[in-house]
Amino acid sequence: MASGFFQEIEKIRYEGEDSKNPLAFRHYNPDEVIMGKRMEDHLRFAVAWWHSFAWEGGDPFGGPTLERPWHPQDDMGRAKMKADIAFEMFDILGQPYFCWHDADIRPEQGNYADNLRTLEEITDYIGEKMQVSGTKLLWGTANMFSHRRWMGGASTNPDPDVFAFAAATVKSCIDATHKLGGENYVLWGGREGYETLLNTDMGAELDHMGRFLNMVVEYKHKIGFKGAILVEPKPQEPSKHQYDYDAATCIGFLRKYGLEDEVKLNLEQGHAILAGHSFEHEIATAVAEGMLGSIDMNRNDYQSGWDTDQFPNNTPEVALAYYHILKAGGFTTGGTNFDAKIRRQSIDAEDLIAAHVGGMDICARGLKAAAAMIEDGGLEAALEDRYAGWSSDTAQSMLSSGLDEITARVLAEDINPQPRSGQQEILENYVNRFV
Ligand code: XLS
Ligand code: NI
Ligand code: NI
Repeated sequence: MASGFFQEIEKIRYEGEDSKNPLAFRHYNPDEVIMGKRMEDHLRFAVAWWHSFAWEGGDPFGGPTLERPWHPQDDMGRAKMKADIAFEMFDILGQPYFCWHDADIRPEQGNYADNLRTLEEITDYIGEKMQVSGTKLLWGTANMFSHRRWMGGASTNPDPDVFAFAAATVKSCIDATHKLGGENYVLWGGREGYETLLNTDMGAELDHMGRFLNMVVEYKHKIGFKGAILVEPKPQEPSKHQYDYDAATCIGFLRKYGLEDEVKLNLEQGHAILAGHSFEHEIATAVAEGMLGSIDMNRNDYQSGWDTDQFPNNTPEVALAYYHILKAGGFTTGGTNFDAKIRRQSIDAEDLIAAHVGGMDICARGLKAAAAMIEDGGLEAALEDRYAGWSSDTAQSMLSSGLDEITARVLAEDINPQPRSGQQEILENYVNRFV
């Protein structure tokens, strides 16, 4: 029986672009086939348990604003009520996936043995609900940043007992993810970094983090977990400096510790912005290295300079992100996780539903625009044309010669390159036809 939390909100339907119903999809039509695949199978949407159900609406200047019947989240009864409501929402939205941190789904009770027991109990409960609803787990992860024990880092903590607690915590979360058939396991190291170099041995911390991640991979193989291990880059916040700064930094780290074939990236729109990049830059960087795993979809406020985790509502940005994802062949184990929260004044259950409806619709619209650009082929043709010179034998053989041979040819042939337009405005105008 429904809890009544969502009152009379009914299952959200696709009504098409002309619909004026605020709680209907105008673009997200799960069964519509785009480039040979159902929209739902392209986008693989997931709800983030932490923002939608655990967050209480606090900010640095004020306490909770969201009064939910399952707050405070300090006992198992309320943890189960929270799970009940979560599955009601997945059903209303038709969301195929969800994601969690251990601390979002179980009460925080203190020592490791208690955390383990409550995690096992709640994931058994969630597992039963998954059987009934068909909603699946995109990824699980450990929250190793909220509790005070993690204030100096998890695997990078100067105290080896914290490293041990982190290892045991991640083991329990991979076990739970595996039990629930999760398709990925994520590590985001919010406090794997530093506040000041004055008290930080960066080399030692990076070595510990590298070994820790190798242990995660070894354990995954040991238990036969088939999902992908993903790390999530972010430059700072809560740390002043986070070691997993951006995609390129993570890729360098993974190569250094021999993990480039084992670990991929979970890229978040807002984190890309914080790192001074665009989202498509981060995606293209991962794609170029074969390391695109999954995405956390949200949007940052461009003025505030912190991770505001708003629901996406900018079609051109989203379209270019999916353009690079589609060009790379689309998601395999990954998906589109709404790592996004409503604003603290959006206190109604309806706000929570509307936020997801809008986010799903923007992503669907972006996906359709991206697919249309790929099918039209204009960007690809312009790119091929721009690099066409490199298809000649002379150009290719240059790459296996050396500076002196090239110089001899420049002199012999009197090579004197003529600049060509990069056509940026023409290409931007082209994109605007689709978004
Ligand atoms: C925080 C991160 C976090 C991860 C999961 O900024 O985005 O939510 O996705 O730990
Ligand atoms: Ni984030
Ligand atoms: Ni995230």
